[in-house]
Amino acid sequence: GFLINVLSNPLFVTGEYNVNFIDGHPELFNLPVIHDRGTKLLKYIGETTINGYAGGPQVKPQFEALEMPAKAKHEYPQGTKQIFDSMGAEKFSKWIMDQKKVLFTDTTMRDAHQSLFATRVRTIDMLRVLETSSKKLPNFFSYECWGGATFDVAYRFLYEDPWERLRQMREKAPNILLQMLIRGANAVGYTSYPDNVVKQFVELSAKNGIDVFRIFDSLNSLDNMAGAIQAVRETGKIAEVALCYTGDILNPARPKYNLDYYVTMAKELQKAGANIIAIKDMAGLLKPEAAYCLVSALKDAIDLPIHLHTHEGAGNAVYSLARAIDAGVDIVDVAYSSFANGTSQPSMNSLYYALSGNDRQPDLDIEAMEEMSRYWATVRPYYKGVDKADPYPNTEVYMHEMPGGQFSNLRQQAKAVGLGAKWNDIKKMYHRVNMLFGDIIKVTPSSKVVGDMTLFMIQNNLTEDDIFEKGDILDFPQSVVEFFEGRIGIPYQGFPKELQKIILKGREPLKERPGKSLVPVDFEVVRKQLQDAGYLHDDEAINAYCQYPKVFKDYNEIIKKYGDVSVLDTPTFFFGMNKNEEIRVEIEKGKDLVIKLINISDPDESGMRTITFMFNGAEREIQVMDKN
Ligand code: 3PY
Ligand code: ZN
Repeated sequence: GFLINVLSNPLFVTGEYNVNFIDGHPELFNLPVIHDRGTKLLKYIGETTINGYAGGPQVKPQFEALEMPAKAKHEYPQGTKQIFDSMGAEKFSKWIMDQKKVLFTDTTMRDAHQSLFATRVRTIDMLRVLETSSKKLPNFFSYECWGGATFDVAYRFLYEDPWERLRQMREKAPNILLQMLIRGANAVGYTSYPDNVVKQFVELSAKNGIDVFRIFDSLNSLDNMAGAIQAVRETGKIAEVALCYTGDILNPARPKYNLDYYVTMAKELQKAGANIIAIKDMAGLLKPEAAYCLVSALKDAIDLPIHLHTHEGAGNAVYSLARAIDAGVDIVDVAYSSFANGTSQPSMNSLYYALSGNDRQPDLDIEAMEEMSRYWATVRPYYKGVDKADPYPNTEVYMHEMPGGQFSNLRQQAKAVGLGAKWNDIKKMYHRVNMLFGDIIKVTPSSKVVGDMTLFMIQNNLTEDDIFEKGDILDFPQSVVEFFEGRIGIPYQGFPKELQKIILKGREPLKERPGKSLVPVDFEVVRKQLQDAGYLHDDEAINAYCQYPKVFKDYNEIIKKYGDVSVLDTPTFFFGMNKNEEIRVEIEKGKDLVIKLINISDPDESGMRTITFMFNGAEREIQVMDKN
């Protein structure tokens, strides 16, 4: 085996070896490991080439070469990470307020792609440029790069370990704060979890690299966030607690969530231990003058930095950010321009230029931002299959109020159940359902409840009156029933009582926050189960399993079969390989595999095809059942 290994090494084959070749390449002794990992990868490539990635085979498009930013020649400059580490959360929040520039959080690696293309961006596409951006743009406040839907999607659709992604990002960005989005008691899932699961999740996130936790609750319930706030404070990391913004504080016809509501809530969050207050405008509803008014009021009322998160959907977000900056906002969320706009965040490149001549303009290298933006522009076509956002502003969001991440998802969901042609009715119905539910905050998971009810009413041709008149014979979607049971908490000013009775069909709702009645998980019992099944079973795995049992099991079955597929380039991951194509795969630092697809046989009687590869210079065959 050893000899073959040497002979087939690409350096040996190309003659680039010397007498120290063997000494310098201890990996040659890991033959069985590489062989095994290689076989699994070839299986994945073969399977994807023949049967496609989720939804059948496609011709692998010819993508443009990635436009790589020039590598930085210097070491990592000090950044917010060092400042925070040297002073701790409380002093750091003073530091933020004392410096006068507006700080930028880059959301490209989380909310931008979550909102634009269903969270599908793979780790490899992020890591490729993370060192460069961290060296050239060291004055970012943070990278919002984890949490939200990235956790679930990594396992479920990308066959990647999100914890590993986080560790790798930490390594490439040692000078910039890493920020995540956590859904309070729902952690990174869609329902409440036992308190000890949420606490452990926070601890592990901190341990693996998160510095800033943006904590929100989908109904703005402090009760649901208190556990996560406390857990973050105990780790010494930064608790950024969010006010989710809905409606319009300047519209007297929507008085439920007025200025007073947000100011009161911000004061409560400060008391509860927040280090930063976030305004989380998940749908992009905060218009410029409202932004000025809200930020001014919060700056007057509390003594914490304000971090504004909004979405560009309606096309006014740069203007809103500018007004917020006039009012003294400390930090704003933006994305590289090629990942901005549509349902995503506003463009950092645009905002940077908009602040020309303003003494709050951040100290960032615009040339580096442009380079990064060009890089992401060449990555974006990889994800075309899920890139469904409208490329133009859409002011209807002020009417329907769907969060950026939900808009394109719900449209896809509607199409999938044959309601694509009813999209206009669906947007209107979404608003009507919100009003029927008493005007609630709509963000994951409450937004999903409104979305499910909307599709249910459209599908069954129901009006509000129908719900009240024949609710007893209607089979409401499960998420709607659970919502009215209080399983994600209690909305501000409570549930509409009559509707609640109808939907619960006589059952009693929960009386207190949902987490309170959930039994703590015995992590050691879970560990044993996972270990017995041959699955990953470290603490991170246990926590992932607690939030996503099925997704986590499926992921483990996939990696048993295919190993770590995160190392594949994205076109190969989604489309497999073309005949005569050659790819290079770095399976570990300094360990490259060279894979060339030589031949695909016709299927035999049972439908089996043989795929022939050259694998590091040696021929290898893989059998794949053609399912078409
Ligand atoms: C999430 O919860 O994933 C969100 O992005 C909500 O806005
Ligand atoms: Zn968002």
